[in-house]
Amino acid sequence: MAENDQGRVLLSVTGFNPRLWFDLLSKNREVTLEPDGPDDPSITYAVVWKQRPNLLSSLPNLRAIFSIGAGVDHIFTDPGLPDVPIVRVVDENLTQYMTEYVLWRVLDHQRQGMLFRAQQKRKIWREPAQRPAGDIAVGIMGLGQLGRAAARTLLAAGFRVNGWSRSEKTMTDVATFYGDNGLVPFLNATDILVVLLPLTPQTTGIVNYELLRELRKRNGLGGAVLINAGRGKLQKDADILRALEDGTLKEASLDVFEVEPLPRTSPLWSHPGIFITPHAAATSDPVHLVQPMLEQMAAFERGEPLQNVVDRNAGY
Ligand code: NDP
Ligand code: OXD
Repeated sequence: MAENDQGRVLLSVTGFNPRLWFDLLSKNREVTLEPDGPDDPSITYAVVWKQRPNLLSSLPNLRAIFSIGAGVDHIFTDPGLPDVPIVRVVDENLTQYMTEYVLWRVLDHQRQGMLFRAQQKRKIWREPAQRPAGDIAVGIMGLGQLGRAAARTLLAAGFRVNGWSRSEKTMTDVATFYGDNGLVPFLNATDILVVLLPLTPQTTGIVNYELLRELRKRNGLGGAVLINAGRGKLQKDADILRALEDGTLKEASLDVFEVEPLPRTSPLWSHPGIFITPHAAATSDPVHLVQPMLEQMAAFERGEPLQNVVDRNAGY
């Protein structure tokens, strides 16, 4: 590669058509979907979503990996992941989508959308007891970029908000808890649990029956509610079903699942207490995300540090 040659961007995705990403990246950089062999010297950056395992392992001039999503667990599953910085998405557009999803689902559970849809189906005209937002505590697991934005919007809508994170955090008007010791007190004070954690070895399977049992059940909603838009492997699908069956949970909104796409045979599909979206809470829109990636590449080449770099030890 010539000294002031920018090199090429390798775009490696599975599960969706990367055409728009390719076209938008190509406006500024040479882009390829395949390297010219395992040690292609022309590749300087990789932009990835669930890249093919070992694809990046021996590219000699790879300078950084850009995740197409905010989560990076899809990158860490690669056994041949090279030791270069990984940049994740932190973006207003993505945050806005997630904030909308959380507000939508919380309001729907608080205003008893499931009950009213069931009543409509049977042409039943009956007003149940209602509770204002201020009577409901929403607990957000993961007080990061997305969790904090959701917390601010829920506060503005009148809900009480609790937050749980790995390290100690303070946030105006939010009751914050952290670490293993803070988890049960956080759950005991929560009526609607919103999961916005990254998937790491520490968080895998955390949303299980034992955890759900700690949620407050005697509340204005008539039961505890789970909303998971983090990652599917944070939860145990079977434990959610068990919790719904025995009343530990009243309802759930699930955007993510242990196996995606959710198999057609999964009993989650037809459970009356579950609202399902297909990992669509906050979509990564290339129209908003490509330009910041290109700007970061240019800034990095001018000697500036990369932003939103993943902490490899923490795994997020
Ligand atoms: P951040 O990295 O900004 O925040 C992560 C939060 O989780 C932080 O508060 C962190 O604690 C906390 N956390 C991490 N590990 C633990 C742990 N072991 N115990 C307690 N808290 C922990 O991530 P984002 O807010 O940007 O994104 C969160 C996740 O949302 C992504 O990783 C992704 O999986 C998911 N996502 C889902 C989408 C969808 O469409 N369904 C779209 C986009 C993202 P601390 O503050 O102490 O570091
Ligand atoms: C993400 C996602 O991590 O869309 O951004 O899941």
